[in-house]
Amino acid sequence: MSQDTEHMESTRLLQDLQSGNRRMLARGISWVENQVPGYRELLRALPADRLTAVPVIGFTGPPGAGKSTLVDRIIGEMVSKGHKIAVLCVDPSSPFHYGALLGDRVRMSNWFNHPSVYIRSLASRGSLGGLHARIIEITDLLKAAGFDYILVETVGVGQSEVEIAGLADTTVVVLVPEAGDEIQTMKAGLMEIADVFVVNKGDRPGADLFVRNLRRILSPDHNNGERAAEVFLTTATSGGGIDSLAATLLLSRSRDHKRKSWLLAERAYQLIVSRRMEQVSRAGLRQKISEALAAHDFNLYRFIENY
Ligand SMILES: Nc1nc2c(ncn2[C@@H]2O[C@H](COP(=O)(O)OP(=O)(O)OP(=O)(O)O)[C@@H](O)[C@H]2O)c(=O)[nH]1
Ligand SMILES: [Mg+2]
Repeated sequence: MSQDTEHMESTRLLQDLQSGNRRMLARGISWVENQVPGYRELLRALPADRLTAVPVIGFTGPPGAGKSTLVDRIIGEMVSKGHKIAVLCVDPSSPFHYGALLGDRVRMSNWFNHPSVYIRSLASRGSLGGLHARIIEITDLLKAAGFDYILVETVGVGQSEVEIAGLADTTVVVLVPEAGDEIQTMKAGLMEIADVFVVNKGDRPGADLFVRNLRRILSPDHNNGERAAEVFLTTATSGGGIDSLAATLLLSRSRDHKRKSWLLAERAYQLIVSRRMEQVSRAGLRQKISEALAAHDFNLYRFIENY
């Protein structure tokens, strides 16, 4: 594509996408996913007011905690109040976890054809490189496409829950009562990123006790006097406790200036890392190294200086 054609295409795509054309939205997302020429132009043209006004709510927590079931319920609450909702399901931990993707489809199947709901699964295709940058870019496309709230589900393992904090205006950490014993040793990272804790599977034994313990641990006395995250008890399967959780999430807004700068800096960091790494691939490195080895005085440190 010539630059002019790229410009025209991305301008038209943005207009169509803003007018609510789902097919064009899907095309925009695949432009971003596959870094099709013109995608940067598209991102640069996104309207600033939408990007700052639409809240992203991130749901993270261990596999099977009930995140998808909860999101399904939250969609119900938000749609009943007249909102348009986009949902992004990401599983960065297991590239070939098709079961989870299928599961999300089944659990959110109520909403797949609803005019106010757009659901998209994002697979990492075996590589973590750039995934966070792609999620950031896709959530921004969704904001431009006229949704009122963007819900993002990620499985919380290792680093991913910390990174979702930079993505979401409100981070919801979903736990189950069985996590009670772990709570004392819960990773500091998880405690810090949560704006809201949900103890789901409230129908299981020990749920009330777990909620009490969690509230105690989170109280300002235990928390250097800082604002404590709210704790909700839910039973996503039956809908128990969902209305008050949803009421809080509906109040999610882009935050004060300091928090906003922090969030944008996190996003900028992910985007810059992704761009810098674009030219670097293992396959490419193997090829170049195999050529460079022929020279006999190969030095790894001199070699990488060209990157
Ligand atoms: N008993 C009980 N089961 C629940 C509850 N919420 C969800 N489940 C069940 O827990 C299982 C996992 O639910 P999901 O919503 O797929 O959990 P998830 O956290 O999205 O799972 P992954 O995306 O695979 O990490 C399903 O069988 C749900 O029916 C609940 O409140 N109580
Ligand atoms: Mg899920």
